[in-house]
Amino acid sequence: MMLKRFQAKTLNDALAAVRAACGDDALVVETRALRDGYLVVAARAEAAVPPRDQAGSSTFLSKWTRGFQPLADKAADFGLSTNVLRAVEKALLGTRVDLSRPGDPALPMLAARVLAALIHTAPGLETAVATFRTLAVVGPTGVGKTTTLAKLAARAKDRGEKVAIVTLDTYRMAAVEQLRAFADLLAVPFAVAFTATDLRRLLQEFADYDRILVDTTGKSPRDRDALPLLEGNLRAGKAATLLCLAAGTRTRDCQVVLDAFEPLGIDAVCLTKWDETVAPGEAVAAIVERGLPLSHVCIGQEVPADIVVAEAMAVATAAFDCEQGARA
Ligand SMILES: Nc1nc2c(ncn2[C@@H]2O[C@H](COP(=O)(O)OP(=O)(O)O)[C@@H](O)[C@H]2O)c(=O)[nH]1
Ligand SMILES: [Mg+2]
Repeated sequence: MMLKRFQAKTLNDALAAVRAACGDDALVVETRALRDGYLVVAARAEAAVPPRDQAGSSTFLSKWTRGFQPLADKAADFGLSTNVLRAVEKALLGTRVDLSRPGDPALPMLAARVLAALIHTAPGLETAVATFRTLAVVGPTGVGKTTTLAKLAARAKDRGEKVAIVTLDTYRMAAVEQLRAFADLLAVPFAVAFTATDLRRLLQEFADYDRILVDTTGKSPRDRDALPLLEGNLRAGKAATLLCLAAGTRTRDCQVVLDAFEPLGIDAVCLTKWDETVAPGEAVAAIVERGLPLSHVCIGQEVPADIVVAEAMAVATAAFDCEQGARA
């Protein structure tokens, strides 16, 4: 399972063993002083949920883990899948919390930490300029691609990056004008690309820019003809892709969207319209189950204010409805 236990004479030695086995990004779930040393329970940052078909069909929540039930109910209400909850439950068996009955005050935060280890994030999207220098925002129609791109452009400009905006979305002229007006407001160059050749030429023109954000036409995930064209364009531009997915999307619809956009190579996901749903967990679980990194969460229409860099612990504490900073 994903949690590992490390025992050593000193806490430093135990943590060194954690780093050696699980890497610098290891997530420490619990530390405990023993009579003759220290025990650290840790997870690799890239811990994964088993794929749905290998998750096993054993009953979720046995009599040994009854204490997890109230928390699991909260998280299920939030939309988290049984598959993800089972992975959390299994990992918790390796910790010192009492799972046999509800009420252990340490349980909610430990469960949140374990879940956080399963949620991969992509902080590099804002900092590792080289990898995400040319970033295309893709996704279904109306999910908030253009709004998210505008928010990202404003943030990049604020960090002092030299930003340019290109749009491949020529489907509606109003959309082009909307983005042009925003680029003017931000005082960054704006250009329209109709073809892959246009895009390549524009990227050459913007060769000395730190960040080129590329808007795209919304594609219905069920429109089989449209996506290969977009894929060709983005490959020509060697663009990294940020998939916008509305946080309220139901599990099955998430699967359809993720399947459809997978051929583009999804580098990160932005969950939009988090403010419009009470059950963002279905979308979170769909991302977690595929091991995709979550880069941002959009929480409203306001540009550029309504966007936050995704934090695994913030999402996890929301799922279990517990306060960050509470006693672990
Ligand atoms: N409530 C809410 N509305 C949003 C959010 N992001 C975008 N929108 C709105 O969703 C609508 C569609 O956004 P747009 O960026 O044009 O979507 P696109 O078609 O994917 O480019 C607009 O009315 C946006 O203001 C969000 O995080 N929360
Ligand atoms: Mg748009």
